[in-house]
Amino acid sequence: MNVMEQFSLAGKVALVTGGSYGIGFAMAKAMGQAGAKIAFNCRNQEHLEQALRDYEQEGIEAKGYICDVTDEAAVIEMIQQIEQTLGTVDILVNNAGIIKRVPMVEMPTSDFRQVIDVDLVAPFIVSKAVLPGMMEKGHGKIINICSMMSELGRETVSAYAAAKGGLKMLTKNIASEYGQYNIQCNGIGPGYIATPQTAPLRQPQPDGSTHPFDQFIRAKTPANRWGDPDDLAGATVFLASDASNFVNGHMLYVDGGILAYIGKQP
Ligand code: NAP
Ligand code: GCO
Repeated sequence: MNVMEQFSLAGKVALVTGGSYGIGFAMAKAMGQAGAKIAFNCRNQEHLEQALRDYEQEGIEAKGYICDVTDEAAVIEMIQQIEQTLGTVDILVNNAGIIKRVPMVEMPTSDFRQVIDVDLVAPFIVSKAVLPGMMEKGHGKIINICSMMSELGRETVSAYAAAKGGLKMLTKNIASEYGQYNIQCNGIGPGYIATPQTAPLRQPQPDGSTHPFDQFIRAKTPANRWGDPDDLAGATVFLASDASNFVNGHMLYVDGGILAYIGKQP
């Protein structure tokens, strides 16, 4: 097969959880451009309708589902609907995620559990729902969206770091357990990407100056900028395609160099 053909996703069915906006939308758009049939889900009806318009504007035919990834029965029903309308899921991107920035000693345990539920338990639930179809078909790709916090800690994100560290290990375990079925499971670790999730960290100050966190992140990033969701397009298509058929259990950090760098001296 010609190397460029290896990157084609023509005829593949890709499900992106939380694909209504942000990183999930950009990754689904990229896979749609590479030829995949796109399914996505989110919780909010207005987000779903806006996303359908946004996909249409990009020339991508996408099917959207209201489904909370923490609800196992709803996930199983959504997978069945996707199988009936588009076919068996060939590519799953576990992208839906939340963060709560609260000092650990002030964080209610219920909030810690909620973050673990969405960011770690849900990728287990959705992967579990698509794996039998992939095993039957004899191939499959699972991409888990991890984080800098799969490697690093920082103040206020204990639950998120615990979940994303766990997701890195779930990735390696799915690779270990299902590699024998020609299923590859890899992680993408985005750096700091400008999306609604990180908007509070980029909010200009009342005096018009930039947010101190914005300056902090630029100083930590050799690229000296926040990432754009579209910066994740190439890594996503690579890990979703035949070009990565012998890449399994790998973490691909797309971070503008953060993990390589000690940071700019003040
Ligand atoms: P975002 O802007 O907050 O978008 C989150 C998406 O997930 C939305 O489509 C949202 O739609 C959906 N969602 C949230 N909870 C859900 C649930 N329980 N069930 C189904 N859908 C749900 O986040 P983002 O910045 O694009 O981040 C996407 C992923 O990348 C997350 O896992 C995040 O942790 C990770 N990440 C982000 C960054 C970054 O810098 N932005 C860096 C590294 C990793 P609804 O609100 O309609 O449900
Ligand atoms: C934070 C951020 C991060 C990023 C991302 C980094 O508060 O530090 O929200 O967690 O979103 O996951 O890779």
